Amino acid sequence: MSAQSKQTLGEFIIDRQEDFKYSSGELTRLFNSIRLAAKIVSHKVNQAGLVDIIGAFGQENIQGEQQQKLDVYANEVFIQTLINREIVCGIGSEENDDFISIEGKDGNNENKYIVLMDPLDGSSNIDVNVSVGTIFSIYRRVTPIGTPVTKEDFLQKGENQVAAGYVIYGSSTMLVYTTGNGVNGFTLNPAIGTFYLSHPEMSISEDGGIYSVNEGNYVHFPQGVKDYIKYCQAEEGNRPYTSRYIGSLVSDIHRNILKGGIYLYPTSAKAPNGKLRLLYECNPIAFIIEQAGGKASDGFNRIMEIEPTELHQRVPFFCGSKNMVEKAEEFMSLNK
Ligand code: P6P
Repeated sequence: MSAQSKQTLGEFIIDRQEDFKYSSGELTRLFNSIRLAAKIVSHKVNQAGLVDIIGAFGQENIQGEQQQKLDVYANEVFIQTLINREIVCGIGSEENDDFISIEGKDGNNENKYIVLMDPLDGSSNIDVNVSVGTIFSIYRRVTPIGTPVTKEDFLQKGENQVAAGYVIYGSSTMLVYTTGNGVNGFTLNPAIGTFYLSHPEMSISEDGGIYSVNEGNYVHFPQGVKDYIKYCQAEEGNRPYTSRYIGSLVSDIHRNILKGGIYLYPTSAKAPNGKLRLLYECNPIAFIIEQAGGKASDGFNRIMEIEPTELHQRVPFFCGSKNMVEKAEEFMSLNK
């Protein structure tokens, strides 16, 4: 089937308006903005080796991480695209210390959605030409419409998400999202700048044969994680599993959805609460994984039920094929 005969992202959103109910077109316009920003960032990422835009920007973000120029660029593109279209009332970004409250032209903003995002996850891979990604999460505000947003609007449980998605800038650029009615993947045809439905109704198998973890931190892992890794490596049944770890969350998650597998970022000496951020990485990925039939926890509790306490809060992350996550949780509970 040629690309042109596949549905475009725009046509899909129009056909699936029931997934965007109660949004009076706001959520559709919000998705159109994310689609536009993704195309702009994709173009720049694909040029990274050619123009002077890679390498450290020379500044550090709130995480104390060297900001790669593309980090800063992607953050600005998504934020400006959303602000210019006046379709959200607030934005939280992993790259920004605090959230952004967006006042309307006449000082009040009648929009009801907020966006939380990691504009370019895995950016340390940019200079070595490894896939990177954008992760986004959409909520309805919980404070009165027309007033400035507050931290309460951002510190919502993941189960309140209206939609979530990721863009993977890899061998091809894909946008994968859910509004709570399954997961669908769209591949960009860069020649004409159109996303086509390439992966309808994505689902992750209950069992898989891939485990993704940075084993370099093994000595610092909790005993339950060490025991689970040894389980993955044991000669029994369909084990040993294959170890695959790209070091780019979106890439590891995308592969594991398509092939079956588990991704782990546990606590370690370097990351006593884990490394990944609850709001900008774990909740959106958890929403997608659950909608695809998988599971996402912190080793003990469902990620999307964690009550956030701060914008840049980190949590341990166990995510992927349901039975694999449950086996890892078993080892964690044996060593509680
Ligand atoms: P480590 C990238 O910095 C990231 O946030 C995820 O994309 C990735 O899975 C993880 O951190 C890699 O971390 O400590 O294994 O290099």
